[in-house]
Amino acid sequence: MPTYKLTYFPVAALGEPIRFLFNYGGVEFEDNRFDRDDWPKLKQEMPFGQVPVLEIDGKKYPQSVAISRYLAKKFGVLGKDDLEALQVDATVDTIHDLRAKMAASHYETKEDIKADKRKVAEELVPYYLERLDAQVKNNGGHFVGGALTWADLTFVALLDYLNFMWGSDLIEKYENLKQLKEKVINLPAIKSWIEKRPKTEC
Ligand SMILES: N[C@@H](CCC(=O)N[C@@H](CS)C(=O)NCC(=O)O)C(=O)O
Repeated sequence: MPTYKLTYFPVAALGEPIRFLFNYGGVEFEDNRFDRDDWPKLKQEMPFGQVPVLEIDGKKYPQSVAISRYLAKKFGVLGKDDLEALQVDATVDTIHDLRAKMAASHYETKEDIKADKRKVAEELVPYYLERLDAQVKNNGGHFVGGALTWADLTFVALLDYLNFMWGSDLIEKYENLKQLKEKVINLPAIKSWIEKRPKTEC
């Protein structure tokens, strides 16, 4: 069995889909949450100056989505066939598009530009959520194929971070997404991870 070390800031955010997957797969990993003060030095040691980075047997691999897809393949949650895997990939990309729209306003420091970006996001966010909610409704309570995939795990793992950036419960009005969240957080391995993971703001 290879050794796994996940390096990320001491938050859930982009590290959490990877952590959900390791827990779902029942595979041990080192959850290396570094001190923010150490970032300038650590940044130089990362392949593209960013995290999350997963070390497998000491070799560093960047990009949270690529890492998640790799683990999803190992743990049997890629989708039942290539066409399902295509839909799962598209869903994960859509979730990250939604995240990027929120991040654009959340991390903007100039107040007037921030307000403009927030306005754009306020139109786009419901547009995305309505469609994601309908997708779950039309696919038997999951994003794809009526069964758990890494798209479901990714969405629920990122939700706290999305809610934090947005400032309120994003899925409050979306019954199918709420049911999906309940399903995922009640998977025994995910439930026990949520109970034991460090408590963080996002
Ligand atoms: N596409 C990359 C994005 C990674 C990313 O944006 N990482 C941020 C933290 S969430 C980072 O390393 N920020 C510090 C920096 O760029 O110096 C992924 O999904 O892994």
